[in-house]
Amino acid sequence: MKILLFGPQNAGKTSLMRTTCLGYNFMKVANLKPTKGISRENFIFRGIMELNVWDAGGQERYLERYFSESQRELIFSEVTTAIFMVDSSVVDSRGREIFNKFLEYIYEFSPHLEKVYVLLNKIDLLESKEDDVFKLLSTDLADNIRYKIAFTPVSVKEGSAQHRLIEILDYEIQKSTLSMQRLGRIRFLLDQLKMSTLSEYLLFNQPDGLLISSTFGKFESLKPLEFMKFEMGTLDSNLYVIYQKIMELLNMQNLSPLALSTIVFESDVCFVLVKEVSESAVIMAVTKNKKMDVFSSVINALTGDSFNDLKEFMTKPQF
Ligand SMILES: Nc1nc2c(ncn2[C@@H]2O[C@H](COP(=O)(O)OP(=O)(O)OP(=O)(O)O)[C@@H](O)[C@H]2O)c(=O)[nH]1
Ligand SMILES: [Mg+2]
Repeated sequence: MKILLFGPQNAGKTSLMRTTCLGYNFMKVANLKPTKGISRENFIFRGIMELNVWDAGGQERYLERYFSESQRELIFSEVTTAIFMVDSSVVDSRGREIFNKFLEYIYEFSPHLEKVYVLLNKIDLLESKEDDVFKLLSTDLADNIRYKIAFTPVSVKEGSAQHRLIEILDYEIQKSTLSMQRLGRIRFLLDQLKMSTLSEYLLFNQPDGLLISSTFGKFESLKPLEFMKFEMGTLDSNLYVIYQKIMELLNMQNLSPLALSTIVFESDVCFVLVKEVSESAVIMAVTKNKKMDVFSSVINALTGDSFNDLKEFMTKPQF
């Protein structure tokens, strides 16, 4: 899937991409340099859909190039999702000129596109004039184009821009038969795990941290969990040394290496177990009570055949 992120300089395009696809927080991207030309990066969105993001640096010297006869086809063709982003604290007729050219070429080279998404960014700023920018960009658009353009005021800083992008990409997942098949298969594997363990399972994608699927139902019904992120691998290295010493004491031959596999959390009412499934996925099990047979059934599930099936599915290259 080719995602084209386009718009004038300083709009927040790279910030949006980094925070959404890499799970970075806004502070981490606060000092981004202007993007030089087109930056292309691949991500696996929600663990099931491959994105090829074309982030077009918006400085004037690059814009001229993108619109030039020799480059426009390369940039504007075969686009699956077209996003135009502007800084809504800047009301400048140049913004409209860029938008017009963008629309002209996007519809020339990707005529199949149902929608073009326009993000009016930085509405968190006091000086944001999103209403004026909306007027600037929407006045006198041809009728046959107007209804295909969706304008949304957003803020990368406050998170609404990422929510909007995720919504847009989730819509693409729904339209993609392949993604829906993958999702169905994962859901089936999770349901297998769940069987007779009195627990719920949630599978998360790394590094964006987004939910892939769960035994609760579709991810759309789990809005509050959309930005959930797990960071594994920060356990104290002392643990490894202690483990080695104990193995020596116990005279264990063929010392097998200690891998970070399952982390167990505990509350008054349940256990929460977290385990890495693959480099790109983490599973979480939440037990319905604290009975020991439930706990051991989950441990069995997370070390058994169903888990291995899931691991195999999430590990093999499918794209
Ligand atoms: N206040 C505020 N600042 C933002 C927001 N989004 C991005 N910024 C800031 O705007 C500046 C530009 O962000 P970038 O993501 O580099 O913008 P860009 O569109 O990629 O710029 P070019 O690569 O030059 O086209 C950075 O300093 C960001 O921290 C937002 O929602 N609110
Ligand atoms: Mg940029």
